[in-house]
This record gives sequence, C-alpha cells and structure tokens, in this order.
Amino acid sequence: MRIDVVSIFPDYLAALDLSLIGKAREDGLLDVAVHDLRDFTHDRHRTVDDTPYGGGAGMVMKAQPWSEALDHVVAQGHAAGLPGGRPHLVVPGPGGTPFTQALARQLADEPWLAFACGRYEGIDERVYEYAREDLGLEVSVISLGDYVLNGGEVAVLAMVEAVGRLIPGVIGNAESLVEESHEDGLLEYPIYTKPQQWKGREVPPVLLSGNHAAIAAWRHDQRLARTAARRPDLLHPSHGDADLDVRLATAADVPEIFTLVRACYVDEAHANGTLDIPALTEDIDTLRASLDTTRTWVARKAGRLVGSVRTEVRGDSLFIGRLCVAPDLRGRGLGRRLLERAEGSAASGIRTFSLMTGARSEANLRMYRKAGYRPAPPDPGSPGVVALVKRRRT
Ligand code: JD8
Repeated sequence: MRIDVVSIFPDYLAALDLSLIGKAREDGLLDVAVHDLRDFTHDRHRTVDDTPYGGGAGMVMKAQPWSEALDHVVAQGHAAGLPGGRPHLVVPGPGGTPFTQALARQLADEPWLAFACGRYEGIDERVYEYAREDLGLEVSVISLGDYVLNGGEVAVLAMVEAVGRLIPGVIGNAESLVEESHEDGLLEYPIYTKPQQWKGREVPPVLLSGNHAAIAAWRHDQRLARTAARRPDLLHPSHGDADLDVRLATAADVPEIFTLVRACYVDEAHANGTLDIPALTEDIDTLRASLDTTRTWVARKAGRLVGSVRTEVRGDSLFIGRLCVAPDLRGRGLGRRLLERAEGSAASGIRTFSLMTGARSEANLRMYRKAGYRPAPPDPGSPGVVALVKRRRT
C-alpha cells in the first residue's frame, strides 16, 4: 500500500518511522511519503493560511498550496509505479464520518491513500471540490472521535497505524487480529502473564487448566461481561447475552427442557421432512432418566429457560446432543455459547467431540462447520442424519 501524508508539521509524522509501521516500511509492505505543505508555497513567508471570508476567529488554510501539493502527490504516485491510479484522499476533521475498525478494514483494502492534515480552523472548502472534480479523487472527511484536536496529524497517526496493521504481513501473527476489540464487536478479555501469583493476586485457574474449550468459553463470557459493562452500545443480538446463566440441569429443569426440545425439534422435522426424530418421540420420563447418564446444561435468561445441551462420554469422545435454543432467540450466538460450554466441560481424557444433526439442517451444519466440526463416517442406523467430529485442541 502507498500512503502519502501532507502536513505543515511533517516531523509530527516521524512516529511512522517506528515500531510495526516502521518495520513494514523497511519490509516494503508499506510505502509512506510525508510532504511539507510549505514546499508548495512561493512567497518568502511560505504562507499557508489567511483570514476567513465572512469574518470569525482563527485562520483558514489557503487553497493554492493544497492544490499544488495534491497535484504533486498524484504525479509522484504515478512516477512511483501507481500508473492510472488515484489516491483515496482522507481529510481528518471533527465533523467527519466516525473512524471505526470497519472503516479501517475498508481503507486497508485500498492500494493508495493520501492524508491531508489540516490546521488552524481548517482548509478552504474549494480544495475538497478541486480534489473531487479536477483530480477525480475519492475524498473522505473522517473523524477520530467526538473531541476537538488542533489539527489532523494526530488523527493521521492513529488512522495509518489502524489501517497499516491490517495489511497482510505487518502483524506477525494475523491470528491475534481475530480476537481483538472491535474486530467482532466485543471488547477484549482480561489477560495475564507470569508470575502466577503477584501481590497475593492469582491468575484465574481456568487459564492454567490447558482446557482450551473452557478457556475459550471463559474468555467469551469475560468479553461479553466487559462489553455489557463498558460499551453496551456495541452489544448486538448475535453476541449472545451478557446476562445468560448457564449451569448443570437438575430434575426441576426437566419439564422446561422437555418443552424446549419439543419446540426446537419441530423445526428440525420440517427441515428434514420427518417426525421420526428421537428428541420428538422421547417421553418426559426418558428425558428425566437421561440426567443420570448424561450431563445436561441449561441456559437461563432472566429466569426463562432459553437453551439446553447435553454431553455423554463415549470412549475418548464427548458426544454432544440435544443442543437447543429457544426458536425466538436464534441467531444470537446462544447455540455457539452452549456448544463452547459443552466442549469446555470435557474431562482431560477426551480427544474428540462428536455430534449428529439432520442432513438438511443447514443452519446447524453452518454453525458446526464454523466451530471446526467435520463430517465423520455416517451411522448406518440413522439415515438422513449427518455425523460430525472435531479433534480437541491440546
Ligand atoms: C483536523 C484543524 C482544528 C477544528 C477549530 C480546533 C479529527 N476527532 C477530531 N477532533 N479534531 C479533529 C481535527 C481538528 C482539526 C483539523 C482534525 C484541522 N483542526 C480545528 C475545527 C474547530 N479547530 C479531529 N480527525
């Protein structure tokens, strides 16, 4: 990616020589050029500002130096091997479109960005028109946040870092990008490093358990709880519910589980064109008895039973079944959370997770595929059913 920055304080951008962005420039992953706006003035005072028409406080940046600077950036870009290309011009401003991770991702897909750092009260409006109409540039006014800075440089530093680190190869292990705040809309989970004990404070034991699924479930719960506490505006139904209470079922839960299973498997019957599904034919006493031979989890939200799942040890595999989410609450990640909880409950000897679902249960198959499950040898005794398996991460 090519990045041009124009400013009357080019030294402000020296921070882009450092750290990951600096390394990415050395590695040729980023080509960053900083230009001094005053180089495009022709008077001995190198004037870039003048008083505002219509009066008012402060000064306005003159159009001519900016037009010459932008002409230079476009011409130099072409000379630097960006033939025919035009930069996307980003002008930071307090009244601009809010800068977000999603916007950073969009900009990271572009081959050439140019940033115009304003100062004083801002830039003569005709410069925006000149860039769009005469140079044919896409021009975006973007704001770093709802507070007032003295100029665009700080915003450009933040934007170049947020965009630059998304360029493939800039961040060593791209994996770490996945779980970041704002990447999937949830804030980050708490992190710890050695020593295990510090000033009488312990690291949460689950993090020392080596049980990846339990760690994943704990971290997801922490992200939900933090987001609910600090940024409830970020919470989206698909994130699942911060106030979801998941625990082992007792006999008292049986009537509600029975009802939930009936409700959920009607849709499975529809999808798979058969009512001959054990969950639909099993009577409540059989379900009650299953609490003694399997581990059943229930999820409650404000007291209402909204989900359930059960696990059964079969050799070194944990068979996960009867994963149910109240039909009116689908699409919120509850199924994924219950699946994580079930996996997380696995004892140390468990090597794989296995489950079955209807061959035409598209939504279930999509969720299981996303969770890492892959087709397993079909059970000849269960036509129309797909067996899935997942190796446990050690
Ligand atoms: C560019 C000049 C200063 C702004 C009079 C103070 C971004 N989130 C943000 N807050 N402020 C800026 C920003 C401020 C700028 C310039 C960006 C150019 N100023 C002006 C208008 C009021 N002074 C920003 N991104």
